[in-house]
Amino acid sequence: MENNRRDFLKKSALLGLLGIGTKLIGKENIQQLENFSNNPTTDSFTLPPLPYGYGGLEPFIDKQTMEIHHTKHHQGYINKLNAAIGKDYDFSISDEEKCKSVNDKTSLAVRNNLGGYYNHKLFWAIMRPNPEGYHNIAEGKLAKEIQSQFSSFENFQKEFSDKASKVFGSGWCWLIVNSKGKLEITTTANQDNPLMSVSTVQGTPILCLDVWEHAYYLKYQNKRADYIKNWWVIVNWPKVEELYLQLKK
Ligand code: MN3
Repeated sequence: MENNRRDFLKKSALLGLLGIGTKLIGKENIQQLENFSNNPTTDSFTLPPLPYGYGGLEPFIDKQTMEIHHTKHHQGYINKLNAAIGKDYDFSISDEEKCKSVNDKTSLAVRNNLGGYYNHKLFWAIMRPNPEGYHNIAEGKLAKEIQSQFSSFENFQKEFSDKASKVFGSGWCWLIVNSKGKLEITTTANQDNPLMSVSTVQGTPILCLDVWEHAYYLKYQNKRADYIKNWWVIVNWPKVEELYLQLKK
């Protein structure tokens, strides 16, 4: 009993330190998300804390999946990335610039694990708790742009969902801003992303969906389409619009 209590207190203190709460879209979550694009000033990659608790995306993504995904998969990419980069790796540039520097001469260890680091970091940031499953759609300038380019928000969702469901094997589906400033939906295999010059379609991602089986298999098994359908409920549209507006500046 006493041990459990101590454990609980320890965990609570740790979660407090990380600023992790399980409440709905609080101010503290928004503030944490603002740090997303900051350049790190360290000499190694570190695991970004989730802006919500492991159970925060329930019932759409389950707690166990989130915990394993964050502490084992994401942490695993970061560990391997730190082992793969050379001593004089340039940490002074942004994570986006680091991804852009990946080309066909980059080692697979750096390419795969830098992608694993960056893609998940974005993925956590563009989701938010919505336990009641309230209607969740883009708003503001981003919504207008989606409407003008895809004729309706529903059409956009359908196109994105179709592409995500058709990714063969492991990969990602993206909404990017391309070099012409236009929105575009694209997919990548493995841990590649559209910032990398090895990607056939290039641009800066503002929304991404992990369709690796590790992202959904515990809850959804082989039913990727159900996972995709439920994921729309927890997309953090204010964050996605913020990323969009930063690029349009
Ligand atoms: Mn993943």
